Amino acid sequence: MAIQWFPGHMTAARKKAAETMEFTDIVIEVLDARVPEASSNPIIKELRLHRQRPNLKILNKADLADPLVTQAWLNYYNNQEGVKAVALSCKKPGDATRIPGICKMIAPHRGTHLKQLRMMIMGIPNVGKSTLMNALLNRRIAKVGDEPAVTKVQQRFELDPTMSITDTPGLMWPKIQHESDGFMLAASHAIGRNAVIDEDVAIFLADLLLARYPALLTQRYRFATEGMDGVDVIEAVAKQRGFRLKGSQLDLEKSAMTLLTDYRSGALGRISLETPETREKMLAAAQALKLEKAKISAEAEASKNPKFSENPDSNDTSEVNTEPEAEI
Ligand SMILES: Nc1nc2c(ncn2[C@@H]2O[C@H](COP(=O)(O)OP(=O)(O)OP(=O)(O)O)[C@@H](O)[C@H]2O)c(=O)[nH]1
Ligand SMILES: [Mg+2]
Repeated sequence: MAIQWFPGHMTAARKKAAETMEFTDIVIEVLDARVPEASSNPIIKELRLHRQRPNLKILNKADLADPLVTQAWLNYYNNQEGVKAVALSCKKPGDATRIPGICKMIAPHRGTHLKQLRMMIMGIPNVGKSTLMNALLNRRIAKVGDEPAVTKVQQRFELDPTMSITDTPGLMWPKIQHESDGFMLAASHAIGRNAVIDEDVAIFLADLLLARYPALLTQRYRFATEGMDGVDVIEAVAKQRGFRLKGSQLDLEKSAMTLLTDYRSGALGRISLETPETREKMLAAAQALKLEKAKISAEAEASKNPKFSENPDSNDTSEVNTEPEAEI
């Protein structure tokens, strides 16, 4: 089942972000380096473009992501016009110190006593926005925690008299268009637990790890993965760890949580769930499916209405919007 999560406080957060955008010079968009595109929120893009504010993308939690894949994503973003992207681990002391300098380069007309450089940190839940804010201020001001939606209201502070920074609550969007994005976000702990079934998310993650990082599974859990699917992996973890319920049945819920926790904490190794190539393939497949569906419904319509089928354009699907843009 597709994952959707847009709790009530986010409607207010979206409104407040739109208001603050007017008084913002640069949007620091924090993405999860393990899932950069899946963690790109179309609402943030829309709010930013509405006011034409420049954007610095931070691929945070880079310490948990596959370094080669992170480099591929940096190349991908930095080749785009008007986009600047950097990889970061906000948890590492000092890693964030270069951010104000980069922001000043992006908005060189700001950053004086008269014209303060006003930065707003935005992103989906649990990507490290408040951790970044604390790192920039070099103080533990914002509450951080390893669960989505810790920050509920905006907070603004001055770095010095020439620069200010605003932390915002994590923002999702009402409809996640691609099912795999929902699962990647849930696996990476950006979605509230009430909106997901952990076992389903763990099976999705296990299937992805089998395809991309089977050696890491073997290294962590000491079993060969040949011929396995995601469900087999969850069972094998339960067996290997001795997770059993009363009556000696395997405790699959516990092994699902173990796999998720091991991925989230980095205990499994440095893993990226998507690459620019896998993203491109996923979007192409989604587009082909959309076209196919449009063709089938046009044919069904034509067979219901023979007069309509006489029209040579009746099967023409060129008007169908096949853009893979997420719906907001
Ligand atoms: N490994 C790793 N963990 C990080 C990094 N940055 C933040 N975290 C952890 O990620 C979790 C979430 O951090 P927060 O700063 O609370 O995230 P947030 O984006 O403010 O979350 P919300 O307020 O819920 O939207 C915390 O457990 C942080 O310690 C990082 O670069 N690497
Ligand atoms: Mg926060």
